[in-house]
Amino acid sequence: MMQNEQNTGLRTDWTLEEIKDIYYKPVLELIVEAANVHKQYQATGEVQVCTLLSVKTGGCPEDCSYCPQAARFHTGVDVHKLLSQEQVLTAAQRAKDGGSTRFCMGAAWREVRDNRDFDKVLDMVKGVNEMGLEVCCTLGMVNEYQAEKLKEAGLYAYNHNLDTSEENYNNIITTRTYDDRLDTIENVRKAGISVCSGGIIGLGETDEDRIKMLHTLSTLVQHPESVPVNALVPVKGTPLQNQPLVSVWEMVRMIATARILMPKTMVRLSAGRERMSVTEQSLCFLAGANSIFTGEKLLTTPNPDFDQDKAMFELLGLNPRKSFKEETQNVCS
Ligand code: SAM
Ligand code: DTB
Ligand code: SF4
Repeated sequence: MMQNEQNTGLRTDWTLEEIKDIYYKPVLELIVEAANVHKQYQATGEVQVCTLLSVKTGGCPEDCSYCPQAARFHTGVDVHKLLSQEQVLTAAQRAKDGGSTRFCMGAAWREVRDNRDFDKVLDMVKGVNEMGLEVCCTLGMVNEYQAEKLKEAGLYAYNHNLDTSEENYNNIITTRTYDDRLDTIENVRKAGISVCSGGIIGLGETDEDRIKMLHTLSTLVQHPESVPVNALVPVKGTPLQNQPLVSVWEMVRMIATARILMPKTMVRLSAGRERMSVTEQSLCFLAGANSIFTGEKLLTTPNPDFDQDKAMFELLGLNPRKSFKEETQNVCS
């Protein structure tokens, strides 16, 4: 019998073979299939608008080979200690005024430490939550206790990406393990925080690696409520600076497969939009993407600004998703 997430009808027992069959379909057929799933499970035409803010930039001790914020690479990123509460709330207000409903704060940390900076982040979470925005954080690894504290402060979602397949992980990052990543995701889940976890394509991984990462995500005890699909933004000074850019068809394939495997999840067209045309982005929406980051910067790299996205939404007849809209679909009732 197929294993479902209790009462949700969602499958968490996908096999690699099944995922391969989906992933390798002729791309137009794949888009149609994903669009049908999208129509069945999601409010079509609705796209979640999230804004990122790097609250602590650069100087990170990790060796993630894609990342401009790793201290060991010379990328020229502006290293900055933790921003003040006031700076964060001002940025959150700008995001809200620009039409964003989720505000995600990122820190270039390996892990959360129980120190004054964490207390400050908890205050930021409280403050942004009180503004009526969904608050998300991405701060590196967290333990159960820290996840609970974040939840108590009003954290809505936590982003922690798998980035790639378990097999390829060591080629990209050596300073932590895949299991460390999975443990954090479990801690976040246990604390009752919405899970945001996805990956990056264009790191030099194979299709098999992409399929395996999608397999891991879609066979977690519960699907992540949100899955970001990032295209590598090659940054000068990182070991991956010369990676060829991923094509829109690779993004479409990832997004469509994720949509079919995890029908109720928000699939986010994340890093890489800056160099995509509106037509290319439309293909991604058609394939089941229903969330984007907006605002002129991601964490450290450029992104289309609010006005450009507003024009795109008008052109395509897309509407921003309201905040705190029930995401309980992924939770066993
Ligand atoms: N330090 C924390 C961590 O690693 O979990 C949070 C911030 S980290 C920058 C968040 C995510 O950004 C990474 O997991 C990775 O998926 C994505 N990312 C970082 N640099 C990127 C790049 N150059 N291109 C695409 N995605 C990138
Ligand atoms: C995610 O999956 N992508 C965002 C967010 N989660 C934190 C980050 C993308 C970062 C791209 C490189 C940069 O701007 O530094
Ligand atoms: Fe540090 Fe996160 Fe960048 Fe890795 S991805 S180097 S942990 S900021």
